[in-house]
Formats: sequence, structure tokens, C-alpha cells
Amino acid sequence: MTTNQTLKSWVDEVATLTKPEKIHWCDGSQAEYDKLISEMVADGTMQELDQQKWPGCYYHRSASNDVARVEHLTFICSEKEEDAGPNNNWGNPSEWKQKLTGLFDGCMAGRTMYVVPYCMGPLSSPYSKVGIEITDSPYVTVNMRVMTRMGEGALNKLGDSTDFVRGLHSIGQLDPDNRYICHFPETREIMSFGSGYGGNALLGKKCHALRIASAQARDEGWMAEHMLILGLESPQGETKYVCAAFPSACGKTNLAMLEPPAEYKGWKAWCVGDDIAWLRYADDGRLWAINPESGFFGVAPGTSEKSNPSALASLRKNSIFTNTAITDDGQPWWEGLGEPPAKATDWKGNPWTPASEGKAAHPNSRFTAPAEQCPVISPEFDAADGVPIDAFIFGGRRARVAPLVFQAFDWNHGVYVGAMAASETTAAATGAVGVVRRDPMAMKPFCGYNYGDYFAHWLKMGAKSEKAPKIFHVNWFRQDDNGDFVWPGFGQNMRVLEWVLKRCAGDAEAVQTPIGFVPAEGDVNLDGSGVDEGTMKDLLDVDPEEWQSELAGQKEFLEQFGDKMPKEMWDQYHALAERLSAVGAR
Ligand code: GTP
Ligand code: SPV
Ligand code: MN
Repeated sequence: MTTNQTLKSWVDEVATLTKPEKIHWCDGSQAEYDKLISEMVADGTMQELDQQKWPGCYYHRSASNDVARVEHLTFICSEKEEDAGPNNNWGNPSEWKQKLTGLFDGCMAGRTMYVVPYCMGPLSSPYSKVGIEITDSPYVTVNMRVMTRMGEGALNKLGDSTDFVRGLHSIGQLDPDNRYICHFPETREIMSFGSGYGGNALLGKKCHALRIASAQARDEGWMAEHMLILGLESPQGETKYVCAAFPSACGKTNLAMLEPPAEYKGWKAWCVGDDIAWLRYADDGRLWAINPESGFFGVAPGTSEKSNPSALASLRKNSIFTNTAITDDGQPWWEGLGEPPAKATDWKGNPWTPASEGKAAHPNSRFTAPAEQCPVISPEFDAADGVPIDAFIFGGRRARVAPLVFQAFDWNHGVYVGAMAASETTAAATGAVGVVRRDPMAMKPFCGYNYGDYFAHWLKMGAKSEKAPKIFHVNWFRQDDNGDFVWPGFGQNMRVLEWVLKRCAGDAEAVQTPIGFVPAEGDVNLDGSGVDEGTMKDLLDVDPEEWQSELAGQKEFLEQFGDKMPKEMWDQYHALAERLSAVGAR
């Protein structure tokens, strides 16, 4: 399939180590996909869903201890520990290579080794990057075909170049005590052992497109971010693009496919990407973004006709469902989809009825769906140059403190706002759920190098152009005293985005607070939203006392990074402290 000697010798080397029964080079064809699926149906790895109602759809239940990313088992193995930073687990590269080589030794005996060439980004784009994932999991292989431009096209793009990310993956024995997700940023290598799940195993996604790519982007002057890319077309036919960085399971897929409310006649929202953006400056001085992926690996629970009709339309055919429930008549089901089925099998494989105690679907159950099936996929989805970005929006899941929306005073302040973003943890990673933690730029689990250097890189990117995007922060998740969300969210978020676009165009007023600009009364269109101006006032409230205690946490965070933390970040901290003390307590 290829004349690339470097690639061939690497594949030989891996085969010698892992000792598979067979080697299969993936061409990415439909026939190959169908064959892999039917083999998995035959051996029970996949279940066929009702092909009348769910054409081309299959169901997979993973090991019950392998249902999310494992941050405590994820390592950045840079030569120097300080290059990984306190934000990562560091591993000595030669020690970890040795340890992993031991685990990979003979691990594919009796299995097929799949060589999966993939391209992150449109095949035609000069900004796309090729990677090769070698895996013993056919489940991973079929998911990679949906999530990336996989197969012959990627190999052709690579040609005889030696510039590709080497990703080695084995499910091993799916043993949580022998599970490691290791990255070697200097040599652009990934070694992942013992998990078959999502971000641990589909190496093009978080391992390549974020952890390795973020380090490469720092070296080469671009950005790899955990951001959705959304186009908003006005009734006049003008489309503006925004990127938003929210932590895992905090609303990127939903915002990326937003359906404007009925009052927004003539507006259209276009999805360019729902999870990852690669950004670089073009000759026009603007920052342009491409989506390196070609599919959605979306959170199933909560996805419904009401919350996200476009996601639902995307996953109606040719999709893979992982750890949702399955009904007795072969349909996928999850909490929030609609009426519960009378009888189903839950994500652990146990019988389930609405009277059962536990959830039918795992909270981090996911669908893998081709992006091209999304009814609002952007016409620019495959554009080689991507789309120009007007605004960056940071956000998180905060029951209190963070207002519905505010705008940073300028780029450096915006970098500080993004760096100080915090969010309640979700089921997307193992560990406690609902605990507030700092998740700078929604990259805590994904930044492949020291956050101090990462913020320095962000500061540098802003200084490069007068036309850098404007920076905002949103929080759809404020709760009232009963623990209910105050803001209706989902499609209604369009109202906030409209204010964001107006601010970018210089068309909207704002009120200055110590933390940034918030909309002036009446500036966010609430007609038909069911939210009154009084509630809006509460949603936008900035409580100086809450922010004083926030400030203490920010200081602690900055201190962790010692000399690596840029002075500009401390300047921002001191300026915020001053603005807060100037307003005093209430
Ligand atoms: P990853 O794929 O893990 O990176 O996550 P994501 O950011 O794409 O998350 P997603 O859009 O799938 O959102 C996950 C959860 O957030 C679901 O439970 C949604 O129902 C909820 N959610 C999304 N948008 C909103 C919103 O505007 N308001 C509220 N209250 N919940 C929301
Ligand atoms: C996330 O956790 O942010 C995801 C899912 O998008 S995973 O691919 O598992 O990382
Ligand atoms: Mn994500």
C-alpha cells in the first residue's frame, strides 16, 4: 500500500514486538468497514441495532471499568520534567518506553494488528497532519474511520515523508492496573495500553490532535485547542465564526449544533466542529480554524429532539453507540432521549426497567457519528483554509460565581480569564463528579506541556495581530437556591452569542465590572425566552465577595508554576485584585 520505508520499518518493528497473528493495513473503504463490523457482530464485540429504524448502526458495550478517560494514568513523557509542568503527570521517556515495551511484548499474539493511517484535518489542507495508529482493536479501527480521514487518502497525503505521529495502541487485557496513556511530545509518539475507550484509544483525537499537537503548535506558532467551531449566519447572509472552549461534557457539541430560537427568523447556525480546533494566522492577519476531525464522539445522555435535534439527526444512521442502553427491540436508549422503554439492557449488560435503581446508560456513554450527516454541517467543513474566527468563548459549569456572560477587556486579560476558568468535574473522566477544579482553556487534561509555557504561547499569539479574536466567558449552568438551572440554555444560548457578535462588531453597549464587561440592561434579546430582566440581572451579577475568594484560589494556582508563569499573568492577577478592592464589599 505504501513505498514509505520509514513507515514500513516502524510497522515491522512493532510487529516483531507485539507478535500479532495477522497484519491488516487499513484502506478506509466501506467494504473494509463492513467486514470489520460483521466480524465484531459475529464475535459479540458489537450488536446489530434494528436496521430498519437505525440503518448501519451498531452497539458496543465496553468493559465496565473502561468507560472514560483516565487522567491519573495519562502521562507526558518529555525529556525534562519541567516541560510537562505541574498540570501533567510526568514520566521519564526512556523509563516509560522500557516499561511499555515490556507490556507490548507479545500482547497481540492471536490477534490482528491493524495499521490505521489517518489525517487530522481536510485531506486538501496544508495545515492537516498525518498520523498512524497501530492497534489490535477492530472497535478502535472502525471508530477511527468515522472520526478521521482514514485509509488510503491519508497514506497518499503522507507519501514518503517521515513526518507523522506514531501511535501504538493495544487493549492488552483491559486491566486497570496495567493501563497507561503515554505521550512523547519531542518524538511525536503515543503509546496507549490497556484501554479501548474513546480518548484513551482513538489516538487521533485527544492524544494526537491535542496533547501532541499542542506541543507542536507551540514550536511552530499555531494553536491546538479543545474548542468547538460555530458559524452564525445573519438574515443578511453574513456568516461570522466563533470558537468556544468548554471542559468535557460541558456543552460544546450542543453549542456547535445550536438551533436558533423561533424569534431568530432568518438566522442559521453552521457546525464546523464540536470538540477540537487547530488555529493559525493567515495573510489577512486573522486567525483561521480547521476542525481536525471528521466525526462526532458525542455524549449521549441529554441528547434529544428538544435539546439537540441536529445531533439526533446525525446519529440516526451509520453510527456506533457505546455504553448506552439497548432496548429489547434493538434500539439505543439513554436518559434524556425521551420516554423510557419498558424493558432494556443497561450499559453493564443487566436487565433494566424504569423501576430499576441505576441509570440505563452510562453518564459518559457516547455516539460516534459521521460529521457529514449533520444537517447543519458547515459548507466550509472541508475547506482547506478553514474559517476566520471573530471570538473565543471560554466557559465552564459553575453553579455560582461566574455570570452568564462577560467580555475580557483585551487579549491579555482574555488569556487570564481563560486561564482561570474553573468547572465542576463530569463523567467524561474517571473520578469524583461535581467538584470544582481549575480547567484553564478547558485544556487541563489535554495540554501536552507546561501550562506556564502554554499561557506564554497564548500571550504571544495575541501580540501577533491587531485582528486577534475578542475574548468572552460564559456560564450556562448557574443554579438557583433549589439547584435548578436559571438560564434555559441550548438553543437559547443564541441570545448570548448575538451579544458576543455585536460586541465584536462594536454594535453593543456594555457595563464595566471588576471582572470584565457585561451586557447593559436590555442588550441581550430576551423576547420569547421566558427569562425576565430581573432574572437576567441575577444571571449577570458579579458578587465581589465570591470573587474575592475566587481570587485566593487564582493566586494559589499561579504560584504552582513558579518562574514558568509569565509576568503578564501576575499583572492581570494584581489588576483584578485592585479592581475588586476598589468596589469593596456589598
Ligand atoms: P466532550 O465531548 O466531553 O468534550 O463534551 P461537550 O463539551 O461536547 O459536551 P456536550 O455538548 O455533549 O454536553 C454535555 C452535557 O451538557 C449534557 O448533559 C447536556 O445536556 C449539557 N448541556 C449542554 N448545553 C447545555 C446548556 O446550554 N444548558 C444546560 N443546562 N446544559 C447543557
Ligand atoms: C472529552 O472527554 O473531552 C471527549 C471525549 O471529547 S474523549 O474522546 O473520551 O476524550
Ligand atoms: Mn472533548
